[in-house]
Amino acid sequence: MSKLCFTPPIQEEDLQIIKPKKVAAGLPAVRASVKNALKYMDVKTCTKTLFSVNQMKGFDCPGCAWPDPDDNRSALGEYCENGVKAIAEEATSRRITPDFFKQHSVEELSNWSDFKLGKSGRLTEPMVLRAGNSHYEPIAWEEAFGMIADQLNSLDSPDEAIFYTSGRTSNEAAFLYQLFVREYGTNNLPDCSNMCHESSGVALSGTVGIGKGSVRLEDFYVTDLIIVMGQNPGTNHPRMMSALQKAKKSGAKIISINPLLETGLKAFAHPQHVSAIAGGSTKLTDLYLQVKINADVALLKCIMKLLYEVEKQKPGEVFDHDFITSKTSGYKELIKDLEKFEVDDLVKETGLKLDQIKKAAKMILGSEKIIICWAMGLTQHVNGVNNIQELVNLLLLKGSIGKPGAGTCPVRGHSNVQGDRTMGIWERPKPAFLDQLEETFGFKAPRKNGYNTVEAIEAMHEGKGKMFFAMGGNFLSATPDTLYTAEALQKCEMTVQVSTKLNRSHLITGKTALILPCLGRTEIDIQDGEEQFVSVENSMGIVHSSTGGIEPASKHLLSEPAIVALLAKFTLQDNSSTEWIEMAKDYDLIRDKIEACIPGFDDYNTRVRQDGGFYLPNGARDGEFHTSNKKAKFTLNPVPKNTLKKGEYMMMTIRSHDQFNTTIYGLDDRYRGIINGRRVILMNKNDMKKLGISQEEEVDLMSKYGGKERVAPQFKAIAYDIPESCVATYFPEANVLIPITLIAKKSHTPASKLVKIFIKKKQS
Ligand SMILES: Nc1nc2c(c(=O)[nH]1)N[C@H]1C(S)=C(S)[C@@H](COP(=O)(O)OP(=O)(O)OC[C@H]3O[C@@H](n4cnc5c(=O)[nH]c(N)nc54)[C@H](O)[C@@H]3O)O[C@H]1N2
Ligand SMILES: Nc1nc2c(c(=O)[nH]1)N[C@H]1C(S)=C(S)[C@@H](COP(=O)(O)OP(=O)(O)OC[C@H]3O[C@@H](n4cnc5c(=O)[nH]c(N)nc54)[C@H](O)[C@@H]3O)O[C@H]1N2
Ligand SMILES: [Mo]
Repeated sequence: MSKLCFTPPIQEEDLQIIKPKKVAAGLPAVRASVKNALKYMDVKTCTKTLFSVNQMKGFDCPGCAWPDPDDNRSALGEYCENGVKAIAEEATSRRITPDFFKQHSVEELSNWSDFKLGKSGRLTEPMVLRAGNSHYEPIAWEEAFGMIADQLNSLDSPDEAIFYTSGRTSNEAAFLYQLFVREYGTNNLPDCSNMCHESSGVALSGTVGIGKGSVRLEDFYVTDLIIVMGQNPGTNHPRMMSALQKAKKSGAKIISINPLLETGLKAFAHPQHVSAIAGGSTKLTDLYLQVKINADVALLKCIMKLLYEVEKQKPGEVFDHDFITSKTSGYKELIKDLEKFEVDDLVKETGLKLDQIKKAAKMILGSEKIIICWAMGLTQHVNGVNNIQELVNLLLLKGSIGKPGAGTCPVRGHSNVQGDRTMGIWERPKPAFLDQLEETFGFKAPRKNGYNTVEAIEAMHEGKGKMFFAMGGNFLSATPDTLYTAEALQKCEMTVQVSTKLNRSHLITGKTALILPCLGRTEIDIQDGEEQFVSVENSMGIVHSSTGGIEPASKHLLSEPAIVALLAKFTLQDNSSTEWIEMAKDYDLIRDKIEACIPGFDDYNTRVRQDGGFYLPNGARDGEFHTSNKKAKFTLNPVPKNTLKKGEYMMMTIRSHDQFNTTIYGLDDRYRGIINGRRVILMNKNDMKKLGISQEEEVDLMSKYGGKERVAPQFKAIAYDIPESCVATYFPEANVLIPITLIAKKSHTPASKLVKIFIKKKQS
């Protein structure tokens, strides 16, 4: 039996629990970030990177997809504590050399924590793990590409190959990559978005005609009301906090909807403002609704019902009838459907008090311009698409979309996840896009839809997917059902990872495995003697340039576009008339082709060079809804029934303050007061009492789906302010518990926030 460790190994943790913080950021954040940066970067690199992050001529922070102000950027750099951690992680001075792999076997490394793997430094040379071997060994780039090409060309069908993308890949690399994959002959392009905002994309395309958000940053400064649902910006989008602060100062109100009382939603002290140094902070949330997990549809419906009751008494004073009549369809059906629900039943589902919901309804009633922001707390549910459709219903009733200060704001995760989709990284490409590719590049594009992330895992498990290629990311640890996914990957003939840092996906592999190390965002990219820049699209649809400024971590690194071009050249050989090598030498040529294939990129090379970049067209923003009937659509969304059996709890898997997805920067969750520990489960104190579990007592977690028991042992229980019957754990530690079959309807997003588990006390 193999002793490979598929999941984060269980290790002694010197856990400490303190009171959750009352204010996010401020001085401690500045201190924490600089301390962190200096630990892993030298002072010169540190200053250089921090001063150029998110500047007009600098590089795009790899931390998140929150937009930068169009003007007025801080001279100190537009960054946040967690952005600094992301940069330090990439610009670290530590290196993984071939010697490292000689010293440590794959099996040994798999028993290291994710934290230790990440802190080993940057990958520096291409490496191969040959079939049956215990150690990676160096390999020349040409030989690596030759091996991959041979493998790809030996498959019975191109559909036996799977090409994953994580969301850091630039527009240029993503466009080349999807082009290569399609010229090779498949649409098997699953991406991290499948696990992330797919539910938002599906819901928004169907209802308002564009799978992206409609608001701009400026809308935050003129809005009446911001609702933040299922999102923890203090940790995951800290730069959003300055926007919320500015919105508050301009008179906006904020409602937060979240099972946890997240510090970042309570109050904020701007880490780059002098007032914060003096201890000043801004209270953010005016009304905090601590709903039960997945009670958002019930809550929104309850709010709409309360609004409708007032509307009936004062017709035309609550809903925006001009908007509803001229711009929407399905209003009558929505009202008829609302009549079917009783307020009391809905209130019960939410776990809130009617009074609290009335307060929310009143604030919404008095607001003409509303923005709703959301993230994984809404998308990663079986009814994730319904969650978002329901919030769109509320916005449509209020006419709160397509005008200044109002609209949808799905807050994206990875810094270019939105751009990758725009570039065609999608397993279900639109025919018009494929037509355009065919016309521009003269090849026959595959028309059959490819696998999404979950389908890709299933295909590998069934032996239908034999070759797995990842453009970034950490597929094993980011996906659900870790043991099942590990088996799936191990069944592959070959797994290849284009990466900057070592992670578990390099260790749990197919028969042969390759690591192709690449340049990161922060690094200078020189091709054919000329310095190149790349471009990215942020959460609000602004495309802008990103230019690295520091020396590459190793002279052996290739850029992602160069890797794709060489891969294409080796694999397709004379069967492609695309000028791969020329394009990889001059990214302007790639951008010309993007312009030729994708709407909205006119004069790409000129406009991307303008300070701040340019906005992509967005119908919903302009009040034009490109749906099947040219109207924004109301939808009918059932209230989910989340019945728990005796002893069952509803688990959400969330991020700590010290992680970026599967990258573990540190072991603290500072705002939540959890220090030096990740194997924890946050529980309501009454539930702990019921189960006879004391603070920090060790418990085993178990889920039971489809007759199969999945176990995650040795988690410490922590009493926390969370509704009864709801619990929270961190991902990726708890991913073993999430069955591969637990996915959102229509979007197929793993329902990582809706996992029923049992909590077992240790036998004493
Ligand atoms: N520092 C840092 N930044 C990041 C990331 C990171 O890991 N670290 N990840 C990036 C990525 S890829 C993404 S997608 C984003 C993720 O950003 P978030 O979505 O903010 O991340 P999560 O930790 O998953 O937080 C989900 C929030 O939803 C709440 N929630 C869970 N279930 C429900 C529910 O049923 N209803 C409601 N109303 N709330 C619920 C949780 O309590 C939590 O506050 O952040 C991006 N930015
Ligand atoms: N249970 C549970 N599971 C989840 C989630 C959850 O909330 N709960 N969230 C889901 C979400 S929202 C997402 S987005 C996914 C994330 O899934 P992924 O995107 O697959 O995972 P990351 O952890 O972001 O990937 C980190 C790795 O990316 C590589 N990398 C970093 N920068 C670069 C670069 O510039 N180029 C290249 N080529 N590689 C780079 C490094 O090697 C690093 O180890 O996880 C999902 N999984
Ligand atoms: Mo994400």
